Amino acid sequence: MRMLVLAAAAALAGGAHAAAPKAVTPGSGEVATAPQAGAPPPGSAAANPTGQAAPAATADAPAPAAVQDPTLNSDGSPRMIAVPHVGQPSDRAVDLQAQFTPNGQEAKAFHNHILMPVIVAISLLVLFLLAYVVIRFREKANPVPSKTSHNTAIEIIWTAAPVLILAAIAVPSIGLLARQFKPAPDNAVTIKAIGNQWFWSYEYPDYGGVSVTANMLKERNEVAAGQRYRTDADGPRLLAVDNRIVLPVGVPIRLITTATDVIHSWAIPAFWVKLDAVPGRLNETSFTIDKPGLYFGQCSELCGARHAYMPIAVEAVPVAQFNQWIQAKGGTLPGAAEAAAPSNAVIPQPGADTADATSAAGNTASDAGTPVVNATEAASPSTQRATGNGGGVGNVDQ
Ligand SMILES: [Cu+2]
Repeated sequence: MRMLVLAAAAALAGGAHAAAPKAVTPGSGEVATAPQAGAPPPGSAAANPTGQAAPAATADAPAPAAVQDPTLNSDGSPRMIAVPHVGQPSDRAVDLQAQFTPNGQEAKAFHNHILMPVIVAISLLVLFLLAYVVIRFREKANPVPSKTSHNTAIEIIWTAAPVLILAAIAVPSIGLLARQFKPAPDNAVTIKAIGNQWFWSYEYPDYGGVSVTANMLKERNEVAAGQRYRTDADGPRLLAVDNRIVLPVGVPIRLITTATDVIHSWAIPAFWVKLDAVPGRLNETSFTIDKPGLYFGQCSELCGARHAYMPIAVEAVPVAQFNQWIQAKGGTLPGAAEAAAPSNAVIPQPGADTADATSAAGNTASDAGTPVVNATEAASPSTQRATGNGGGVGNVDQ
């Protein structure tokens, strides 16, 4: 039974967002990297102070970054556009999201082709047995009940059959579980995700301390004039963020999570990744993204009043583009030789506790000038807001 529960929990973990609302206009991007199909997002040029702010955000970097951010258009709008049904929930969908990591594909197949048939077969068998007993042995049809209390053959069958079913399920289940938490190889790209009430900040410890702070983008009617708001190019409502994190495709990613205040959880359904972010602890998992694209997730551990408003957006790009993005952010590549082929590089892992100290400063440093909801809220006590939900904070009644 325990195995079944474990396996079912693992299988269900990726589907938590299937019912989340989504607001993608049809045709907003048939091609993931379509450069600004249609009209440019309103306000992106005039009201997007972050667009060209990447060099300024890393003012403490050795030299101003001369590399253009490969993920942005010249007007600062995102180059990669959200594609319906990829890396995000779909309207009325029942199945798990399409998977873009090897573990995810294995888990989805396990869920759809092993667990579901077994569950359906057992449910139908039990339903049939119940119906048979109810009809065949009702008082009218069977006025004198049997006094039989033991039947060795049937007792062996109803003990052995469930054991065999659970054992058969356990074999792929335990293997999958182990693969999800297999330590990343030495050539993995490390990203540290830090949960904050209520936004995510990220660090790339092997790339010169590049850090990114991601706040949810509000809707147009929720921001003051001149401030940046969500467009369909950014992604679906409640899932789009101002600063996406960028990860390379085809390279193992070592994800480390922690938190500054309460327990959060970093989750991307399309990656089959959900990892709690616990204050004072480092959790680790690894995954490899198969395809370039834009993948969305949400905090998945109830963490306070704005728990629903700290989305995650990952932009998966080819390695060369990832390296260019790192340089545009003022970061450094682990080595010149490794820049050409980082998948062969051995990346040393720095001490984890030093990275913690920089997380608090990350928000102000990289987001100067943007309408950050949490910049001030993060420092204030949250108990008052749990009911009031903060003045001027959008989406309070959603
Ligand atoms: Cu959270």
